[in-house]
Amino acid sequence: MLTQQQLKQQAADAALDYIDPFVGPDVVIGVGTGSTADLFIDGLVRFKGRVRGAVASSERSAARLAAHGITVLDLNDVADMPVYVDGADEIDPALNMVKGGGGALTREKIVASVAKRFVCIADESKLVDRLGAFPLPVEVIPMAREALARRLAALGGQPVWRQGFVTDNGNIILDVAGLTIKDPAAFEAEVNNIPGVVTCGLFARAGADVALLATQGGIRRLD
Ligand code: ABF
Repeated sequence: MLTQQQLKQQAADAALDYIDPFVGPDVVIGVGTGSTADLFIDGLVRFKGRVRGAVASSERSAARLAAHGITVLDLNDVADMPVYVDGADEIDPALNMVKGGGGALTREKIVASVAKRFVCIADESKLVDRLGAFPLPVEVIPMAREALARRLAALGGQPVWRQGFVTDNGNIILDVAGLTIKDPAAFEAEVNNIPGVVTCGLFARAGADVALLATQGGIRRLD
């Protein structure tokens, strides 16, 4: 029986194998945030000096990359990124995701938007039939917190202000439990449009392109 950590390691290793054909001196890799992404970062050492560098989706990931001696690039200096590798809190069979448990959803969505391919790495526990059991993280401009909480409650959610957490962008996060998300892309657009929302943790208007899910029976690839 593989532990969850061993499963995460297998998913990270599968992503490292996946990106190998893309590697080259001008190549920039987009890097996500979270415990599985951390394992991917640790494995990126094998490509050090063989790629131009990486763009990180959080200060946490940037620091980990730098600690390995991997060049961390500013997204403003990158126009072409073949792949973005990141974890998720939930992913459904259509490769829609809920992300943001690690609080990095805004930069994750930005970096992913520049990459040609989003490769999601996760252990099998993240695969769900319907998104929403995991409270949906929403990054919010602080002055809009209570106004937004009321609006999200009106949508059927129970928003909770994530205590003691400020995002890399200086904003706060509301974690919204109890949502029934029938149409993830439509709901993402609806929440995006509420004044004060910086980013909604639904990645459905642009989901993953490939998922490498680690299971007790090996890697399950969803395209
Ligand atoms: C990140 O991966 C976050 O969006 C998400 O919270 C996190 C969860 O993944 P893990 O289980 O690998 O920490 O992208």
